Amino acid sequence: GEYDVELPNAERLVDDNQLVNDNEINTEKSLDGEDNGGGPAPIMGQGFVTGGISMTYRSVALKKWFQAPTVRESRGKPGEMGKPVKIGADMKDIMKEKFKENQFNLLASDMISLNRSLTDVRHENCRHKHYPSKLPTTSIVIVFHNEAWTTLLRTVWSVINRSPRSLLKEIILVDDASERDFLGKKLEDYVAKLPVRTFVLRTEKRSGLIRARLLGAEHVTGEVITFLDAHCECTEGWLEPLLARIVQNRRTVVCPIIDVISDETFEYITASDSTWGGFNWKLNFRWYRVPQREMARRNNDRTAPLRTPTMAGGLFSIDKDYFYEIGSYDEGMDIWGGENLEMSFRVWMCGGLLEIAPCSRVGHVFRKSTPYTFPGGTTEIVNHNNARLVEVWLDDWKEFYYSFYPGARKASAGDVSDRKSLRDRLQCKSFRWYLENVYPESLMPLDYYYLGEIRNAETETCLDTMGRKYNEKVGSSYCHGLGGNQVFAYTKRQQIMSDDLCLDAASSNGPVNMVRCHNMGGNQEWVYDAEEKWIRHTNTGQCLQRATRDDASTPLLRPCNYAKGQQWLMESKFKW
Ligand code: LR7
Ligand code: MN
Repeated sequence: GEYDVELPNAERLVDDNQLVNDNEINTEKSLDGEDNGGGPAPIMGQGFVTGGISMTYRSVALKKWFQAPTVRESRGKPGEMGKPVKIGADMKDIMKEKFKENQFNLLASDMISLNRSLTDVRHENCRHKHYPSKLPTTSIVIVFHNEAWTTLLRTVWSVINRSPRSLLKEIILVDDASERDFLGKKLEDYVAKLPVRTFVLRTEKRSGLIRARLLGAEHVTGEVITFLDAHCECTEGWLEPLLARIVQNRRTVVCPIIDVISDETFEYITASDSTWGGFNWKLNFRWYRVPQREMARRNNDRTAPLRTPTMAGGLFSIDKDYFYEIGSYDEGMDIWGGENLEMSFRVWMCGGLLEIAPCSRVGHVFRKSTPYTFPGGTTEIVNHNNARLVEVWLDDWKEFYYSFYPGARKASAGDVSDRKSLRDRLQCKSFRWYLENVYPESLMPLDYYYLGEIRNAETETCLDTMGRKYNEKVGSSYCHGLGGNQVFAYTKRQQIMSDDLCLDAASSNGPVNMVRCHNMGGNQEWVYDAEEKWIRHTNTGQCLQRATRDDASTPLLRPCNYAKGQQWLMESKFKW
């Protein structure tokens, strides 16, 4: 094998029937220790119970050393078993005040044990899975900027408490120029006492999460790097499924299912196991339903690894050498954003695999807004990062991004020649290949006839989404030539689409709505007759006609005639 560390529980894997069953787990008594959120670390010895944690071992004493400890419920503490924390009415003002520090309910977090218990959220069949007897060791890299004490340390403790000790090489915390005192010496002293080697690195100046991770990665001595955000909670059995996939193929980048830790109550809420990562025209990362073809490839086994077109970015394992072979990260990216899609495209296009291991589940505190500054401006930075990624990886499809989001053209990508030569050197495949083979369901269509504005020959107005949302009427307005709401793709599937919206008509004389694209033809199929300039709705046989005078901005379906109001031009050049 490529890894020389053997998991000493090989015998556990010999026979299915020897696997631990539920009544063998959690049979030990728990001690009700004290563990106040921000207080001193409960020092965990191997096989001992302290500070409200009880490590449960399974039958044979010899196995003690390597088994992942199980965190047991300490009764009477808020948030145990992942339950929501309720804040009394008298505390609401303080709660609101503290919320602003991190954009999550810090008061609630501070009330919860750093070692809080969680329910075993895995699919039942995950508990009986076999993993290779030889798994690589991993180092955990957690970067943070101004993170709260309790969320950061709860992340660390959840790693310690729920990872087989033999697989856990070290925990590397990278402080990205935080301005909070307790993240200084206090943190260093605290982590020095942890039962797993843990240390703090510091970027000299604010460098953003991408470069902070690169710094952390340099210090990794394990065989696999596992990245986590600084406000996570790892659950029972989270690590083995990640490492096992890398043993299978070292070019696999593996993510857990990312569950939700509520920013309001810190409740642990399970996420769907049937979503994967995608992106829209604006290059926002989004979760979408896993298509049937991928379910079928996995023989409808919901516990089998899922191939995902993109990843959220914060939580994944990667073979350390492979991380560098494949180009680690783009150092030209600042603060936040874009690196997750960049890595997703790169991994797929350059011969790797990107997966979600559904038996691995890690909670993450999802926030509605960012608590920290973006030196240089939030949009500027995100647009800069995205510009770098589209210039290097998106080929022709970068036009979807720029035309739909014209503001992004102002951002400069800077020098991307190094990243382009990386792409050459690795002989990566094209974005077309990616769309064809990895992500045919993408909102960026593989084949399209046209991308631009659609202008009415009579009124000289353009189809316009008017910024409206799902199930609303498509509009039309003065052609501004800037793209955005007036950009449509006419695809080979005969859709007229704008990002995730498709022109859709359910009846023959009605308005035309914008409905989530379903890629199945039906009411969303349109034939453009280049000679008559008709946009003809296949199901009804009707033609799209300019808005009438009484409903000035809503194009309609009408029987096809030869009037100018039914002629649409798809030939614009934008003014950039
Ligand atoms: O300047 C910074 N320096 C940092 O060290 C800014 C941030 N950070 C740290 C920060 O403290 C945190 O630990 O970087 C980590 C991620 O930042 P968050 O938690 O503020 O942002 P997020 O959860 O929205 O980040 C998601 O998108 C990012 C895009 O750059 C990264 O890929 C994050 O890792 C990613 N997080 C996840 O994937 C968790 C699931 C979220 C989803 C979907
Ligand atoms: Mn995060």
